[in-house]
Amino acid sequence: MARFGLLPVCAIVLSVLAQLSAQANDDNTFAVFRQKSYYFSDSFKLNWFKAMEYCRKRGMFLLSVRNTQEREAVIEYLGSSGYTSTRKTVMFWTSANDLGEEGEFYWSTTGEHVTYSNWSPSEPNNAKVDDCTNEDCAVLEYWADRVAGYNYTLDDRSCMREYHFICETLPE
Ligand SMILES: [Ca+2]
Ligand SMILES: [Ca+2]
Repeated sequence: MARFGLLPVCAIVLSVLAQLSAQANDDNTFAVFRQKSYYFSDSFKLNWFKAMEYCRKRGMFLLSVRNTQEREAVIEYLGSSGYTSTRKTVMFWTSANDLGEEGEFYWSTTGEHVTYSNWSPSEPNNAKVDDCTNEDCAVLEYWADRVAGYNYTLDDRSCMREYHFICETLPE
């Protein structure tokens, strides 16, 4: 009987050790919050398309922030990583884009329309990038030195610009 009881305990210990090991190797870029796993590319930047590919390669998805709870979980995660405590500006790609139809934003990794009203002031503005490009992909941004409106809010940017990004697992 005792031997059967030990097996689940060993499995749990091994699982915890594996998680700790993964966190140590990734230097706090990987964490689990509210039953989601997050990965933050705090040491390198990619354009939006490459960020999408990078997340899928890890078996994850580019971040979608569909409601207040998901926004708070991301802020909590970034705070725990220590990244936001030393920076006044934070910007990273989400999966929101209007590549399919101008002005209609969708979370590409869930297929859902962006209904959560969480845009920075005057955004999305589809700003002109060059003769044939406007802004079609959205970052989440925080600017400590601006007014309160820039507080982990969405801003459309050129998909080809390179930013940090967050990958996540999606709930079952
Ligand atoms: Ca656009
Ligand atoms: Ca914009």
